[in-house]
Amino acid sequence: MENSQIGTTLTHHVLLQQRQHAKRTGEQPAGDFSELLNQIAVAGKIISAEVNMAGLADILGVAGRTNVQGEEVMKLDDFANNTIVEILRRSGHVCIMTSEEVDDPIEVREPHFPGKYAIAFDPLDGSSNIDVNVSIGTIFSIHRRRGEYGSPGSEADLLRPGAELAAAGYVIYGSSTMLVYTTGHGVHGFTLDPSVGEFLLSHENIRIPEKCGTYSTNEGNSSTWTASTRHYVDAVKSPGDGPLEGMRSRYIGSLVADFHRNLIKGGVFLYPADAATGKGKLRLLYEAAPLAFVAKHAGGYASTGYESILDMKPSELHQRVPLIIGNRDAVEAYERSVADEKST
Ligand code: AHM
Ligand code: MG
Repeated sequence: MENSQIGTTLTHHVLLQQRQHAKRTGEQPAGDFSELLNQIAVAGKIISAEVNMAGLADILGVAGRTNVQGEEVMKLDDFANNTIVEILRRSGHVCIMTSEEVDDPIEVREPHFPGKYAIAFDPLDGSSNIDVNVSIGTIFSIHRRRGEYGSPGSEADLLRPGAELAAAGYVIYGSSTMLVYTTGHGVHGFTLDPSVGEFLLSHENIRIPEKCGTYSTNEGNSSTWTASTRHYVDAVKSPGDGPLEGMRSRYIGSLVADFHRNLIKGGVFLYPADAATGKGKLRLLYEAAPLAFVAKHAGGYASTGYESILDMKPSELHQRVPLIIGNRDAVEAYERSVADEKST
């Protein structure tokens, strides 16, 4: 990193990006977006502090957290969800939200002001990993609303292709807490410095390395895979020096953590369709689409195997899709393998 960038906060970085956007388009920056991202970052800091306390819940006997099994995990999910909903509801920048934790859309009405953006989020993805100290994360996506500004948003503001996203990103609660986001102009990573309570620029303009050295998938599910998925995985792990051979296997079972590692080191993540049902496990609006948007702007790609994730028009808020994401050449090779199986 250049010396001039040392100590760049998330807030400062977003403002600079907005100025550049204003220069490109001639529009005056309204400041709404930077405030919205700041509010997401505040929620991320609060959740991070709570996640770090999770292991102490038993020892300290925190109210309602006396049981480290199951019950505690549920509570942290709820905590993360409530934190994000309340912070965004009060922000004045959001008109409607959808969360993995809530069946119905979450409207923003009086006395709160319905703002310009529609947000989808998974408040605590991979939360079954909390009690074993494995990284988990918050995933978010941001659409600009369509309807009249100042009125409540509608489900239609959320059911939109990922290609139309204004921004997306995630917060990873790992060995350190990081926030990664893109507005379509580079993917930027910030590490939380707990001593000053700020997200500081640590990874500017992240690009997926050219070499796809890792595949990540739950191989325990291989009996439920299609023949094309099995052939693909056999091929990428077979010894060889080719671009898509000789890959090592890494699977955490926490989407944000698996995705983040592949983004930084090069890799492909697969949660493919179940052969019997044709369905995937992961959710389109707040898992697949935002990470597909991040992948795209880091030079990668995401697909169901049949179509680009970003081109999909969602039919329901909690829709599940197969997800193959990471290095573009690796994901395209998977698509070819699916097409070949179909044509035989
Ligand atoms: P969750 O939203 O209930 O946490 O489930 C999503 C998680 C992802 O983080 C991860 O990629 C996947 O489920 C792991 O699933 P599996 O345990 O079937 O491999
Ligand atoms: Mg999830």
